Amino acid sequence: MNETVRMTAERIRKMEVQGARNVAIASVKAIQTLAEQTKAENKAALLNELKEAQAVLFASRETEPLMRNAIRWVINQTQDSSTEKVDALSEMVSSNAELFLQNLEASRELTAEIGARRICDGMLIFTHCHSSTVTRLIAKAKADGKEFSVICTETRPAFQGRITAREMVELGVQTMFIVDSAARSYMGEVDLVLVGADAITSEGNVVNKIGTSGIAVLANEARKPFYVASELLKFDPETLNGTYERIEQRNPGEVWSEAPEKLFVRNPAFDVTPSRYIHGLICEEGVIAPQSIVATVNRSYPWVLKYA
Ligand code: RI2
Repeated sequence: MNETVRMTAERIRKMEVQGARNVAIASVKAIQTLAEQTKAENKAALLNELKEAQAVLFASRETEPLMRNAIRWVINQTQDSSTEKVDALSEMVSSNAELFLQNLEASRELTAEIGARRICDGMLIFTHCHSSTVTRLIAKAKADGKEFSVICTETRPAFQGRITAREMVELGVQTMFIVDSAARSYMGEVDLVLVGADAITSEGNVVNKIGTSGIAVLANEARKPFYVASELLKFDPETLNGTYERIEQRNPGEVWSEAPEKLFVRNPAFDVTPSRYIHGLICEEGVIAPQSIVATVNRSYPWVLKYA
């Protein structure tokens, strides 16, 4: 097993790499390194190495379709090539990885540009956990000269809300920080809820950090718009064939490291927000109805549907 791939999978598993985008980026870079370092003597051996790396990276975090779509695309371009020469194939993996990362960056910029238009002066925006896509969108609104404030949850058990809070403060955005259970107490004051996504299902449901669906219900109760900012490639094609999105269960020790013996602590990393609670999905193709996800993905990335 390539050492970079093994270490990357380990860092993702231990959450030293966080956020769906960062997980996908780290995985694609690991595949790129493997291709640059390979000692494979023929195409079949190189493909074996790539598939082995794919399996290890896929297993590092279950609920990450962006990573799966990214790795499959990069590897399949190589597999489908008529070239048999290992050097040329390694070069192909590396340049396709680069191309994928550039496109991912462009998608985030477009998503940020589109989403920033939904932010108006004087708004109070509620967010949960840490999404680099949401941060980028807010940074764009700020750079456009908008004045608004943000309220973010701490996001138990791993406190990713602290990352968001720090970034907001660094951007010069007035920011309030609350415990997760205070969400309902402040929802009445909020103008817009904005969260990221880890996965989008074929029905337009969104899988995101645990607690997101409760916040969506609160937004609905208070009649506040709830938006998800996400690249289209977080769509999970396997949900189209009936497979449920797998929800990663993390170590109970993250919740209570010295819990009494025999106590049954559960620690799901994500939950599912049904599409009916989502006003819009802000993506590189615009603000779309979550239910139109399959048609939109089919227009922009038809190859993804091959993995259904
Ligand atoms: P970006 C995170 O998961 C959060 O759930 C966040 O909303 C989502 O990834 C998307 O993040 P985790 O890795 O891809 O913290 O927008 O479990 O950065």
